[in-house]
Amino acid sequence: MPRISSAASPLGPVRLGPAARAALRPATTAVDAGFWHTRREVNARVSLPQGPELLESAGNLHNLRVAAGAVEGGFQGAYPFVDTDVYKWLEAASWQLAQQPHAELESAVDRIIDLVAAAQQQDGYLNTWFQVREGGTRYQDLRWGHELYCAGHLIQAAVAHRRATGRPELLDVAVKFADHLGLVFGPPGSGRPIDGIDGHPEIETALVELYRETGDRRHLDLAGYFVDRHGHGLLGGEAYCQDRVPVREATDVEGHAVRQLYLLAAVADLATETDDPELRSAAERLWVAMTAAKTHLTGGLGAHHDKEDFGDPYELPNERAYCETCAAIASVQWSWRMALLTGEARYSDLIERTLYNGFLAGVSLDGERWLYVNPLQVRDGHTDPGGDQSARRTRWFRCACCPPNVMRLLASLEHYLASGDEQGLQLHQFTTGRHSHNGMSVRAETDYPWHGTIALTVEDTPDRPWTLSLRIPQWCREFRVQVGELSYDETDAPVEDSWLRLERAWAPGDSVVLELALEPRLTAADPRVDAVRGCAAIERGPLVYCLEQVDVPGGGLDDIVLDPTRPLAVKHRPDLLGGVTTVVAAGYRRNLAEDGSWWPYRAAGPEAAPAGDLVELTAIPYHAWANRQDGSMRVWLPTS
Ligand code: FUB
Ligand code: ZN
Repeated sequence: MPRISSAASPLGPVRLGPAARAALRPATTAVDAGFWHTRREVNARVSLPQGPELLESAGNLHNLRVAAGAVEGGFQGAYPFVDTDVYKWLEAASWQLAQQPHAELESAVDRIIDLVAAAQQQDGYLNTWFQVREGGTRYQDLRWGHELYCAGHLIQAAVAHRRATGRPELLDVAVKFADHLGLVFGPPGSGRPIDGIDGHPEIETALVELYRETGDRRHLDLAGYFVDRHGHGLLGGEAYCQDRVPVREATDVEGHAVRQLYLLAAVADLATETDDPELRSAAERLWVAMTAAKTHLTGGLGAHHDKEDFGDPYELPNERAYCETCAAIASVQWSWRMALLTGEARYSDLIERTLYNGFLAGVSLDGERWLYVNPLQVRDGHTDPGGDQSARRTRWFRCACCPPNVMRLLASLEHYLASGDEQGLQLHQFTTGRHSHNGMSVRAETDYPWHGTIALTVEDTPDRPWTLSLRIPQWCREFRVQVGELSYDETDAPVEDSWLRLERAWAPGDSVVLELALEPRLTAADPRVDAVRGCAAIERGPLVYCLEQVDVPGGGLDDIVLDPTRPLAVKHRPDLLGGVTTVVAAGYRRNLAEDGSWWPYRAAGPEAAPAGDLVELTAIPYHAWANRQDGSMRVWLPTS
């Protein structure tokens, strides 16, 4: 059984170039116990090893064999981007191999890389949909064809494989493809045959990373070209694929959520590598627009279930929310780049919220079943559409973009947790393990998010003072910190812009204990979020809670009204859902039968106190829902 070692993490998915103008650089982190370690262990032991078999049965590997001429047959799969399932799995497996040798996983990776290399055409082109199904036509359908999107995921997998193993095989394939793209795509007057962009961004951020890996500036320039050609009508001017307005002029996030977020990850990358102030301010502006009015409480993104896109400001429905797991992942990727670029803690606040809620709900506790969409409500009497948009966990999808995306984020998660700069070390997230940067290293022990105590011990230190910075989460109202003999709380601690800054001439063995108060709380939304007016959500620390039908015996969940005047109690439940902390609230069950009405409307006016008996409500962490039985669920609870 593979176990995640405590070995220092290797270079991760974002490795800033030497000229990057970032405030922070990723630190080296090893996560070796605790909440995320457990989830990563399931990823390593269950999810990842199942990948090759699932890719085989879904036809992805068959397509590569056909493209390579190794077997005969038609294309299998419903979408032109199924190659990316393979690439994301390769990326995930590579990050995993960097943690811990695993012979079986490694041989599957080698075998699949051989297939990918064999399928590549002489000039570098590679896309099984077009090679096998479309008779070899290329770049005829940039809006839907996903050729460059697939190339982007191939490049990311190749960079991961190279960084994780030091081996060149997949990187060679990726470089050959990128070189080919550089000969084909370019602005008018460049002498290249196509002035075009892909309907699904991804190539942009991937090319920046390829530049970081190889030092070849042509890849960075091509990324910049692709980013800046958005918004000029090359794809018909549609907002859906971020072609309505150039990114430098955009004032709001729009269109397909994953597309928008991958593009913005590239904008942050380019701003970092080229020190472009216009791109930086576009990224900052759009991030604020998104978080202010288009982000669900869970960190989920995308309002529309059907088109997978952002809606209007404050249009944040619950049961028809889209909140694709991939959108949560893309949001983490973008926010991490922003955190490094700016050094601001707010980006890691969103990462935390997203990781613990909108992202983690995407995979079952056993690591075998997935959610593509992550609604905040499933109604009583819900008729599930099944398929990819099901609110029930599914073994795999026809459009299987999310599962291997979850695998790659979990396998590389340690990369998103801490950073360093000349002044010191910054802990963005709280996990058990070791963080180090430039001779400074700190060991963290915590049972977060269940408990709020984070015990830190300095292990290595240079012979000069430096600053240990701890992010005080945006949700946190009270904390205490003990630094040796000194003790502070939220009224007098040295906090600047949500960073608790502890500057000392540290010595090995010095300790810091941070205690974040994890009182459960009720959260209300801006009144413009019509979908949840009159409702409250239960939160505790970084966790959003929900009620599930299975915990509310005796009738419909939609008849429950929360009593916000009654206290919330915390109950640790080692027996439940692998061990979770529940929040126990009180409410009423509305007695609809006594209403006796066939009409769901009434004269407007003050609400009567809800009829019905007081009931105890056990709320579980949202990320753990849909792991027991099918049923209704809701995050936002009516309070009147
Ligand atoms: O189009 C490729 C992927 O499929 C998108 O990122 C997901 O939203 C899904 O539509
Ligand atoms: Zn997805």
